Amino acid sequence: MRVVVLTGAGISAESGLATFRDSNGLWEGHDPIQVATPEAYADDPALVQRFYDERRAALSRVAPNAAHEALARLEQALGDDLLVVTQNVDDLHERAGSTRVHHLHGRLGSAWCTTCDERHSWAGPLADRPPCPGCGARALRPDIVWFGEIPYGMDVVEHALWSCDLFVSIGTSGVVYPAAAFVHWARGTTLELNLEPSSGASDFVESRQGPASHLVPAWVDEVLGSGGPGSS
Ligand code: BV8
Repeated sequence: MRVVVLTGAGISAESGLATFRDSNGLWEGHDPIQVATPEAYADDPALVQRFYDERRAALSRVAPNAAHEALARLEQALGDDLLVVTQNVDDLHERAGSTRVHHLHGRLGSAWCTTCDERHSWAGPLADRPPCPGCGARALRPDIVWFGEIPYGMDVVEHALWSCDLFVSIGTSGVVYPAAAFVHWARGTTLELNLEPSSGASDFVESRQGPASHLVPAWVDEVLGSGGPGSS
C-alpha cells in the first residue's frame, strides 16, 4: 500500500512553532506571505534574513510531538511505500526519526549561495552575511521556496501522488498552491486530519477534526492495527 502524507504548519503547532494563520498572521507587523518573497529579499535582505534567523534559532527550543513520532513509526512499517511531503521548513519530522521526508518549500537548516549555487547545512544566523563555505562570496540566502518561486522536487511529488493508494493531509489550511491541489492529483483515496476543516475539506473522501497529536497516532494505530492503510 503506497501512502503519501502532506503536512503543514498545523503538525508542528503543538511543538510550539507558530502557524502562518496563528498570531493573527503577523511577524513584526509584517504579513509573512509578504516577507517570504524574492521581492522582499531584494528590497530589504536584512529584514528577511532576520525573519528566518529567528525561526532557525527557535528550532533549538522545540521538539517533535506525538504526530511526528507516529509518522516515524508508520515509516518503520511501510518503508519505501510511505512518503511524507512537508510544506514545513522545520526539521521536526527528521528529529522524530522519519527519513522519507521531502521538503517541498525548503529547510531552515540549509543555506543557498546565489553565487556558486551550492547549498550548505546551516544552523546559525545569515543576517551578518557570512561567507559561503564553498566560494567565499557573501551571498548566502535561506534555502527556502518563497512565494512566486517553484517548489522543490515537483516531479518526485507528482509521481508519488499519481501512484499512491492513499493521500493523507495533516495540519494544513489548503490555501497555498500547488500543495492545495495535491488532493486532486492523488490517485488513491483521500483523508484530511486537521484541527478545523481546511478550505479544501470537501475535496477529501474523509475529513477528521482534532489536534494532530491525537488524530495522527490514532490513524497510524488503525493502519498498523488493521494491517492496511485507511481501513477504519
Ligand atoms: C508556485 C516557505 C509556480 C516560506 C512557503 C493558484 C491559485 C492562487 C495562487 C497561486 C496559484 N498557484 C500559485 C499561486 C501563488 C502562490 C500561492 O499559493 N499563494 C496563496 C497565498 C494564494 N503559490 C506560490 O507562489 C508557489 N509557487 O506556484 O510556483 C509553480 C506551480 C506548480 C508547479 C511549478 C511551479 C510557492 C508557494 C511556497 C511559498 N513558501 N513556505 C516560509 O515558510 O517562510 S508557503 C507556507 O505557507 C508554508 O510552507 C505553507 O505552504 C503555507 C502555510 O500554510 P499551512 O502550512 O497550511 O499553515 P496555515 O497556518 O495556513 O494553516 C495551519 C492549519 O493547521 C490550519 O488549517 C489549522 O486549522 C491547522 N492546525 C493548527 N493547529 C493544529 C492544526 N491541525 C492539527 N493539529 C493542530 N494542533
